[in-house]
Amino acid sequence: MLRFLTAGESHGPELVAVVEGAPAGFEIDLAKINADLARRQKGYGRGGRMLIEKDEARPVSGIRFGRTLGSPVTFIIVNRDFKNWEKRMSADPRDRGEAKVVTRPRPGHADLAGVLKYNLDDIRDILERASARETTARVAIGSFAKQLLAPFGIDILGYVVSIGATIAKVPADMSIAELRRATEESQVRVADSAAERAIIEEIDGCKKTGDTLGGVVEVVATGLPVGLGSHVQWDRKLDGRIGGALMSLQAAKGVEFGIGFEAARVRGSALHDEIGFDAAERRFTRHSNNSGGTEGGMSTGEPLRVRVAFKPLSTLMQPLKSVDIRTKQEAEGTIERSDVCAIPAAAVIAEAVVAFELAGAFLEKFGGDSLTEIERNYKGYLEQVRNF
Ligand code: EPS
Repeated sequence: MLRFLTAGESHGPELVAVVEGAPAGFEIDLAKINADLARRQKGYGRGGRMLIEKDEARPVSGIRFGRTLGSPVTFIIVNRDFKNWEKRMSADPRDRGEAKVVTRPRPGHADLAGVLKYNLDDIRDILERASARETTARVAIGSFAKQLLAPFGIDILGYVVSIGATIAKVPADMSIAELRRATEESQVRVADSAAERAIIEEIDGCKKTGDTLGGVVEVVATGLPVGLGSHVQWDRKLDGRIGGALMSLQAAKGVEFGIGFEAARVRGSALHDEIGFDAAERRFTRHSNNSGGTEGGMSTGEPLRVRVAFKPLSTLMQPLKSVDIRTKQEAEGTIERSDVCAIPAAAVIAEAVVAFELAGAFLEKFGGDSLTEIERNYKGYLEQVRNF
């Protein structure tokens, strides 16, 4: 079973990512992981923190001479900003007086529920771990997972569908390679330059008024074999696993596959993807992909399409009403340095999360402790499906 843990506070010394269950013999290119970390740092609308950081994953276990060993893989990412927080984030009890205690919870953040649940009197004890900085570790893990899937021709891309009120158009016939080229060049990860201009304008407007913006991102994965995940048990359903993982992202508010909630508003006859058979290639085909690539909790072999809606960030420079947890008097939510909009980064993060879940389901299906063993199982299965 492929699993992972992350650790680390936003302004602590380091972030840590541990992946367990990766088989041996996979080539891991660290430069690709660092390129994904750099993609996560980009995007119009980010705050000052991204000017301080230059996220880089340092492997400290599980990889030797660029190949996985089958043992736990650990990446460490240094928080450069820690040098500005050493006393405030110190593990040493003698530094407690340096804390600058935070007592005004931000509506929408983990602040209030967190201090009540953990019985802590400094909101910083909660916000440090609730911070979306944690997604740096998840992107390193997801990028690693993409390299477990790459030998099998599986390609995954996250991009922005909408920010605030602006919806970006994606030409229906655009390939994943073209979409990658267009969205990588965009400052807000959209494939529509008119929408890009409107979004940048909206971000600028929000910055002026001390407000924030949410949005929707889509992840598409191609090259998946039919039959990842399973209908037989709730926790083995591919869409359930991917949906749950995406909902665990900071600020995520909803997930939909294929045409998503729209499916509830159309007739079954207009929704379901009719089945054909390509005799030359000996494979079943679909006339549409409204399902988003899963049926019965299993991949159909069509591209996986999943969308995540993120709420606007809860740190507002023009704060909302709150209550001081110490005095119980009305107060304004705390102002922390933050972003106006982090949706372009959220697309990279969602891509990483989907990659990890797909890698987990892939390894469960094709098993084995080494790349050689998995390749054998994979090839045998594809042949079995072709000869069905
Ligand atoms: C983030 C780092 C954070 C924020 C942002 C995401 O850095 P800092 O708190 O030092 O500015 O920029 O996190 C939030 C908006 C949040 O609410 O936690 C990052 O690395 O992505």
